[in-house]
Amino acid sequence: MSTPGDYSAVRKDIASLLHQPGYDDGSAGPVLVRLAWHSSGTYDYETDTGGSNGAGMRYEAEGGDPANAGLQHARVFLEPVKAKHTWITYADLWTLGGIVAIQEMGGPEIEWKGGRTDYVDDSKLPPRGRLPDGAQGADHIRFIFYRMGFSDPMIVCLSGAHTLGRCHSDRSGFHGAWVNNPTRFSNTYFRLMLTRNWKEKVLDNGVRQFVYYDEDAEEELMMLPTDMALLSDPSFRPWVELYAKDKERFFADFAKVFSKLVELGIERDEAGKVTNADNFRGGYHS
Ligand code: DDH
Repeated sequence: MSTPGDYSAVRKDIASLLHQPGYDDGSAGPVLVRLAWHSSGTYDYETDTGGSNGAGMRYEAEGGDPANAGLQHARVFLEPVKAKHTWITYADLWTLGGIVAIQEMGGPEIEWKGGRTDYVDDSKLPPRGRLPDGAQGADHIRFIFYRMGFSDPMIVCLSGAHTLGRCHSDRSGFHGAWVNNPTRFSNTYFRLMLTRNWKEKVLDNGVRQFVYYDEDAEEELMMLPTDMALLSDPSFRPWVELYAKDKERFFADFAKVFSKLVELGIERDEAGKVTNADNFRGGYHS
């Protein structure tokens, strides 16, 4: 147990659980980043529903969304941290987990503030279908991300998170990692996207993705159809080119936009205190 509000103690414990020799590429980091993103990425500005407040993934309606398949691993990784620091909300823990993981994997420091609530009002739960479908194209990507309030450059920047982790046939149906070293945060995703000869491949399960065989690593790397859409779309592509050649710029922009992502639906006063935790979803006081 730590003092309530001692987020640095929580950060330390998250950092020390990232090394997981028996899991994927030896790190819990990438799946923690995806948990932070999927917690937040259901937000809809128009109806003020979804987002990380409420930690709705604890319940079947959101947790059982096929788009969230596999994220139970991330939640299980974080359970000992919750057990030790019982005062932290799941909504805060799941977003902070991604932030700490990115930094520990060599990425930028990202501003993060606590105060999210775990209270859930069913009427404010996001419907399924709010998260992107990798089989689709640029129109779909815009539909999903404009709903959260992101612009084209921000969409490309956020997509750079695919330098981390991998696709799992038993989760999304897609297969493989985007880069050779998927536990190191970098701009490699953009560089490979631009410079390699990606070929369409239909997997045994009928899922279509793009692949490139890396001779040095003796590994087949992959891109989703949505990743390739960033390359073919005239408004997205210049940002792929910029981030491929300017790693510093990518890191700086990513820090800003990821911080915006985990704040979706959270209202704060000037001191940073969350103002919609008490009345969020029906007048709950913790
Ligand atoms: Fe993603 N992502 N993502 N993604 N994502 C997958 C894995 C990871 C899409 C589809 C998939 C973002 C945007 C998109 C991460 C972070 C982020 C997988 C594979 C699919 C499919 C899941 C599996 O089989 O385990 C699509 C489509 C989009 C889009 O349209 C833009 C964003 C914005 C982020 C972010 O973090 C900001 C990470 C990390 C992973 C690796 C997870 C893992 O377990 O490893």
